[in-house]
Amino acid sequence: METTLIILKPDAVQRGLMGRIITRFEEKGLQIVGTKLMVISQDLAAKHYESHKGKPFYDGLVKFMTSAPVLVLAVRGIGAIAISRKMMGATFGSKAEPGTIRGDFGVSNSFNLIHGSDSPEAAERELSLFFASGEVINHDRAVDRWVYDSSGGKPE
Ligand code: IDP
Ligand code: MG
Repeated sequence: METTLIILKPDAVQRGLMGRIITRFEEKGLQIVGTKLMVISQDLAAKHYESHKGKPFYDGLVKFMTSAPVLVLAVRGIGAIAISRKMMGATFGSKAEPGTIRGDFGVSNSFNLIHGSDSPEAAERELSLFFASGEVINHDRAVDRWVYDSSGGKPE
């Protein structure tokens, strides 16, 4: 099982899209194991986006991400990191394929609704930035026996 950090960005919260985006993850079969509505501080935004420091869009990105509340999610499943990235679509709303979250709900390149960790290392780092220990809640789902095929011994 993998857990990934998803952020519904200020535009998603302001536009009333939280429920519709969370529904997509639930309908896919991924499990929500943490949620937090928060305003990201300058310091946290700088840590989260440290790999982008110095890029032309960095200042605008930090300003946007700290401008209004976001909804932070911890999302779990087998392959959850790659599956979530596929569901998000390409970075720019103008280029993202229909059927993806960015492709269906936005046209902007910077106001692109959602963040998702892009690797297991990033997921671990980002989850620890946004969730204290105990805030990600491990819990069994009865439906997992129908979400995953465990007949071969391990779920797939
Ligand atoms: P990702 O969110 O798809 O992983 P990254 O390249 O990691 O994309 O960029 C982080 C965020 O920075 C993007 O989600 C977007 O909000 C913003 N961003 C990236 N490139 C540009 C750009 O060229 N112009 C404006 N904003 C950008
Ligand atoms: Mg990224």
